[in-house]
Amino acid sequence: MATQYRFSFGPWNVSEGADPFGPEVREAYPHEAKYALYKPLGFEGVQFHDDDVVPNLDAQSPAQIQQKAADVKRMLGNQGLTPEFVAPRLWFAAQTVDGAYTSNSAADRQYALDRTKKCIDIAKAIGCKATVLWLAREGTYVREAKNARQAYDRLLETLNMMLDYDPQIEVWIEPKPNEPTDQAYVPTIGHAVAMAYASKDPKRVRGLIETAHALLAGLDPSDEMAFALAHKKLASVHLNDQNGLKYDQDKNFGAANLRAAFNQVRVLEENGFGSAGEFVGLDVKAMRTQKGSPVTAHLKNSREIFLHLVEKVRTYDRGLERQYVEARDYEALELYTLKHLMGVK
Ligand code: XUL
Ligand code: MN
Repeated sequence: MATQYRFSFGPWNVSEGADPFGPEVREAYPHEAKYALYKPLGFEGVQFHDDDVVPNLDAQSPAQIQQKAADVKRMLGNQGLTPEFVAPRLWFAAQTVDGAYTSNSAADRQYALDRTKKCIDIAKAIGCKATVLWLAREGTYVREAKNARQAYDRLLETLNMMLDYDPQIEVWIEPKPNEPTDQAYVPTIGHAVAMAYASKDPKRVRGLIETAHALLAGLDPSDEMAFALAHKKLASVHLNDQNGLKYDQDKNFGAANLRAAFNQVRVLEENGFGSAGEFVGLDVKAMRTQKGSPVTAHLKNSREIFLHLVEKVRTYDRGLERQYVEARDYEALELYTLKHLMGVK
């Protein structure tokens, strides 16, 4: 049975175009209105940060949090959408300037743990079993600033705290090697999988691989995905693209390296990713030059490229592949692959 892929994105993927060197270039599109964009674009999964569900989260009481989450759950039901995960936003508050779980301040570490519990409460309240940890500021700008060994202990304690706090919740670690920090802890999926095994319930700790993050670590995203799949630890993906070792670009899937995109789809498709309900997540940023509001072409186009590449994988000539591999004629295999991608005989 061919996998019927389901797609997700986060509301932050519909944005106003600000970058570190310039302000917004598009009119803000109301946050609450973004959810109506999903279905017409071919998406049914919503990736959330905790404060996408409950804005201004730190100022809300537990009752207010539950009420707002119930409203969002109702809205998702009405729109026919599924929440894929909720991620604690641990990089905006004053308490997270020096990191969250690995901050040198005990009070700030406590803030991070409390915020994470709120995130789990929100996930449960909207009917979602997964949290994502993108460990944004868990790392250093100056290596001497933190004790890295102690930081890894603190990250493991955090995982165990989350697993204890709720018996059903899953934690999906989204590794990234840098940005905003100079060097981040848990930079690759290998690190994330090791953390999962070291945790008190390894079955509930998995990984989410973002194309751009793997490329920033100098690694091949499809091989990173294969590693996670081999350990049954690929919970989700954030497909996008990246033009070399730069800032995190979040370009459209396939836009910088179509062949690498093909190989990501190939590893997902060959391993049945998606057949157990996993979403194909996109984490793509609209070009700043794009006019109008809301801009969504980058989401629609990335999904379309993914589906075209699924067709390319399904029509890849397996007989030829086997023949070239057996003859160790990788020149012929490469030429065939490139011609197949170009659609020429
Ligand atoms: C950051 C990134 C995040 C996570 C969710 O690079 O990818 O948007 O996907 O926190
Ligand atoms: Mn991401």
